[in-house]
Amino acid sequence: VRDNPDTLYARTICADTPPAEHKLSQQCNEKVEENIKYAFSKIESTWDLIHVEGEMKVYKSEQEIDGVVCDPLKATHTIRNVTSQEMCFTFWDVNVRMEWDTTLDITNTLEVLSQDTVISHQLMKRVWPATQRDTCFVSHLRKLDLSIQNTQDVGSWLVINFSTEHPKATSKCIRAKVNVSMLCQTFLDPPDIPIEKATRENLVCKIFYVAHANPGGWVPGSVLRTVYKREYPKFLRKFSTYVHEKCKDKPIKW
Ligand code: 6CM
Repeated sequence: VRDNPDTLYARTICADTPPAEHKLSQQCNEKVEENIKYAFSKIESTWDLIHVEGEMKVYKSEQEIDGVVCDPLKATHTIRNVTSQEMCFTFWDVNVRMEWDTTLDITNTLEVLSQDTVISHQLMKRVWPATQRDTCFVSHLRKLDLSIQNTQDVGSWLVINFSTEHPKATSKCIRAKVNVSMLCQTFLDPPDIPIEKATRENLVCKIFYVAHANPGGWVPGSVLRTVYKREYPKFLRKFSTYVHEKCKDKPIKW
């Protein structure tokens, strides 16, 4: 069973409590499966390593669709003293998004579909010489059960942000399409410490971040690639520090 990737991925999507049902549940389930595959797929020769900073590695795979640069982006990172739930919940929580996402002018919550799923409409900061972009996407938080993979993690969570349409998502911007995920796993160091005895010093959080973004219209490819090379590492750095600082004096959320 473990050698069959499809079986493996399919069995990872269900945790102890099933996610709430709503009108986009089916689509969320599909995107969860798709993004788990992206997170765990091996970095092969089609990926270029574009940034290394400590444990952080950022890769891109050059891709154009109808002449528009749509490079998939994949990053892995490992940080200490926080859990996968703390990382993913913070990434999903619209109430704090403006505190760490420096690429945004505005984020608006258009609809709350359930306790783990919202629809966001966001205006990105304009990047010269391109027209300003907006995005409208479903943001869904999910606890995973990766035990079938036989890893030593003590908890894994996922956030997916995938484009959707919504009647209230109006603006004069060009609409970018996104399919972004953050998958995090908590490990203990040392691995055999009983979980009840673990303190923040024993937490190691492994992060897989994957972004598929279509700018929704032509932008100069070289500018876009320069922006991505600068902004994705900046985001990972800023976001990790933000969660680290926010959690440091709080009880551990497993
Ligand atoms: O993942 C990030 N933020 C999330 C919460 O806000 C959300 C955002 C996704 C947007 C991903 C980037 C879309 C890029 C669209 C094209 C822009 C064209 C600009 C023209 C430049 C010449 O998932 C952090 C996102 C960090 C992005 C660097």
